[in-house]
Amino acid sequence: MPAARPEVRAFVALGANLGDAAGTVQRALQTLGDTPGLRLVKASSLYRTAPVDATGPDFINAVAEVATTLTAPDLLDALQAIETAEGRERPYRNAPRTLDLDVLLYGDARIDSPRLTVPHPRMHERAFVLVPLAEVAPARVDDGAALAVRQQPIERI
Ligand code: PH2
Ligand code: MG
Ligand code: MG
Repeated sequence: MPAARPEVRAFVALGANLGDAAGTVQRALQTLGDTPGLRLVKASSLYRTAPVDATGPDFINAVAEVATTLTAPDLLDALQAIETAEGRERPYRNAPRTLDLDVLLYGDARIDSPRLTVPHPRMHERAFVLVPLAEVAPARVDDGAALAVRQQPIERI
């Protein structure tokens, strides 16, 4: 029998700004916990946020801490399967979306592959990531970055 892979703590950003965005994000948090090889450790509150470099309605955002035995590429596949099940379409970059699930952190790994860059390259510029991440894992948020995004509109709901 192959050795069991150790669990890795990963952080996933959830975002939605089409349809019942809050309902979709709540359902996605549940689905994450039900996914084989994934355990939901902690979910942040939901936040209403103004679009950043994007158009369309306000977003609902959250961050989930998960423990996973999946490799980072397999985690990405699992997240994309959940996005697809929620009707995600990709007509153009940063288009309004029913659901976006991004890998923010995968343990302490640094990954730079064509499919996946971890830590997420833009996470430190975005209050919609840093505020919910600070709620679940304050030690993973750099003080300077948190200060730099404090003008971005974000409301806990
Ligand atoms: N996601 C983006 C681009 N802009 N803005 C907000 N407020 N929330 C998001 O989740 C978001 C965004 C690209 O994925
Ligand atoms: Mg995204
Ligand atoms: Mg994405």
